[in-house]
Amino acid sequence: MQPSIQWYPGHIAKYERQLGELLKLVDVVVMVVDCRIPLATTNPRLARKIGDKPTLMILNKSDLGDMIQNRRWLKSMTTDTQKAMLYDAKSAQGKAQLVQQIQILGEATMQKMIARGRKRRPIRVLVAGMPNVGKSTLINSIVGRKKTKTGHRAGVTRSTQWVRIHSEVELMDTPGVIPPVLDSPLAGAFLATVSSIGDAAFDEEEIARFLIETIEGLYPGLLCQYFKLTEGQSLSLESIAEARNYKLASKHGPHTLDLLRTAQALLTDFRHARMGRITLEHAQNHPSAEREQEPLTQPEQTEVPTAEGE
Ligand SMILES: Nc1nc2c(ncn2[C@@H]2O[C@H](COP(=O)(O)OP(=O)(O)OP(=O)(O)O)[C@@H](O)[C@H]2O)c(=O)[nH]1
Ligand SMILES: [Mg+2]
Repeated sequence: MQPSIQWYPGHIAKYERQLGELLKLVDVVVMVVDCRIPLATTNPRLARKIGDKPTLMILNKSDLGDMIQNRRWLKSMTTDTQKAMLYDAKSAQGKAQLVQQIQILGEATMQKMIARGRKRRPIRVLVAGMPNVGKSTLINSIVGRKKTKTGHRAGVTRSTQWVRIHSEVELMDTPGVIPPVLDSPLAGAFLATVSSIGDAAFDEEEIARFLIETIEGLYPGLLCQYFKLTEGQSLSLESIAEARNYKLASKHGPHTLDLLRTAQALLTDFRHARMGRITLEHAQNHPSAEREQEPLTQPEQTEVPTAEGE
């Protein structure tokens, strides 16, 4: 099941029109993706506009992603021409390394400027990515203060904002950008699972059913165990509603299952990784993941991974 979804608010269109000019002002782009769906949160339109500007890929929310998959995605996204890093903007672990990488990427431009007789200025960085991937949180994590507005829904940042890290680096927070037309219904469904598109753009029951199907395919048995389904119950939104006893009150006749409440509970639990670290796009399913380059950073994670069959 692949629900069809479109969502393209006005503030995104406005920002996209400014993007060409903004890119002329910056030396480096920090491209943030959600490590649980790194392909669905990569916006090819944005990547095309950024062109060959030095770019650091950030696989953010690494605290929520399956650790084996985190490592695979890091490896596949690190190439001779592209640096990549896993990051957890909530804990800010690794922020010194992040700033260091930005400085390394920006230094070539600085040196060219100095060679042309111009005074050194702070490296200017545009923080880009899809909605809700954690761009503003990443900036706050580096500054150590809540300088930018953040929130769990898509579309919190509606205009650009400069934030100075220190005398050498300035970051620009930007609105999340989603393509006006998504490549496939599957991409839209993935974005909905992590709230990268507005709630009003999708049907929560439909997305919850998609999520059940996807998680069961990648982590068989995990949901049955989490929701404590009995052996006789086959996994579905209905059986989860029954297990949770989510029912609509009815004065007359039998109670009916509250499927909306069940869908919302399932989505919330997934978004907070309460059922374990789950990655919905698995690197092994993508040819890009087979590359063998050495990663820029080794993930500093020690917990036991949750993926089946690894
Ligand atoms: N667990 C976890 N949550 C994160 C991380 N980074 C961001 N978040 C949460 O993700 C949500 C979105 O974060 P924002 O920083 O507002 O995302 P954004 O990319 O700026 O979103 P827009 O401004 O809407 O484009 C917030 O609830 C953050 O607390 C992370 O690394 N780990
Ligand atoms: Mg933001």
